[in-house]
Amino acid sequence: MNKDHSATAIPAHRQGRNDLAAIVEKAADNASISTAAMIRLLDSPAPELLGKLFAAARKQRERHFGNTVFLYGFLYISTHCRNRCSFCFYRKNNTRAIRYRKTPAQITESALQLARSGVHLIDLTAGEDPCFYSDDENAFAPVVNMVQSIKADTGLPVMASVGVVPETVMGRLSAAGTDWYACYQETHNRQLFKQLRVGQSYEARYRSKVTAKAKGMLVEEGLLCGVGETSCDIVTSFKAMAEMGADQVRVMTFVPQAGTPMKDHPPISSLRERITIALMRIAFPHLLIPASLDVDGLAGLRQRLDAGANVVTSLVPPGQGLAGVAQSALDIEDGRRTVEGIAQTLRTCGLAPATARQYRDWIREQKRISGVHDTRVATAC
Ligand code: SAM
Ligand code: MD0
Ligand code: SF4
Repeated sequence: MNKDHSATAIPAHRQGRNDLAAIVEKAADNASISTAAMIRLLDSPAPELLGKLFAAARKQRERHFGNTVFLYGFLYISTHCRNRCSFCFYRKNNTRAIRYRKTPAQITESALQLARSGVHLIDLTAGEDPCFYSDDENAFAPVVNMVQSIKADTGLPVMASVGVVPETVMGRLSAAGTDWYACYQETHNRQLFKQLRVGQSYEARYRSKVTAKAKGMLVEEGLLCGVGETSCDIVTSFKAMAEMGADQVRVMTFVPQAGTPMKDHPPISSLRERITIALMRIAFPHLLIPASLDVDGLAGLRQRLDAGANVVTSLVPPGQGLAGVAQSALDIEDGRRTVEGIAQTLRTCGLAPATARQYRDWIREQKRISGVHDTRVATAC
């Protein structure tokens, strides 16, 4: 009897792992991975597989971006909000949240400080401040003017993350030179969306990004993990990100916040976020993927970069009374969320900041090809 027993000699679960290892190794070269493999990596992350997964993600990053990373300065210009997102420290009526509204002069000063430090972009973020979100057509004028003056003063690209902007305002933001519109769905599971973004419209939020793209802006889409989502939800989100033609895709681990309905929700480690970052890099090898300082601060940067991220976000200038979102204060006033503060970590990862020119060129090229959707993310589960 000449029967080859080698396949059956390996227990089924080990055999699966070997298959998965081969799939991940292949992904390093062809940036393609099946839905089933993604779900298995998220659901049962074996250490030896994770090493291969992160290496594959880094290989793809290197192929598309070399050793360069982009750096985003973050200005939370108003912490007032009319909404009640269950995960957010700044939800309406959370008496624990520190509320402020920076003046144009203060914002300019902070933006210049960031620009001098070497960031590539200024991210203007706000809650859905009733000051802007009123019936008055012109209530958004301060935001539009701010974009214009920050661009003129710093010469840097600008991102607007100020909530679901009305369609009429979207055109004005674009005309003012806003390069990016960021507005994260958090999940593409409508049931979960309802629990997270209480009282808000899934469709309106999604549509705002489609409008932003139609008006010529680049779009960032984002997910939260550790909020009760399944691995299938995460992979389904990849499909939505591909469909909307997102130009930057992110995931952040949920950080429970005092004074909110999710304050006792069990926190998770950063592992699920890092696996998702790596899978995003494989699914969208040419896109921008942040390593945010807003979850674990400087201490969590290296691991996120090692998972294949190529943008450091949430760099905040100290000494200006500015807040973060998921981490309202962590590492800010001691200057660890600065270009200088992250320099050593970048070196350790074998990475270096891109030039301002490289970032502008990437934006120009992406605007040119944006809308040409990558269909590699074929099936949701
Ligand atoms: N208010 C605007 C909005 O909600 O689109 C702009 C604010 S943006 C900074 C808020 C993003 O930060 C959310 O979309 C979410 O992804 C993230 N975030 C907020 N609270 C968080 C938390 N507790 N943990 C992790 N991420 C959080
Ligand atoms: C960040 N705290 O990059 C920021 C924020 C908004 N565009 C971004 C979530 O982590
Ligand atoms: Fe407001 Fe944005 Fe926080 Fe929701 S996530 S409560 S919209 S600041």
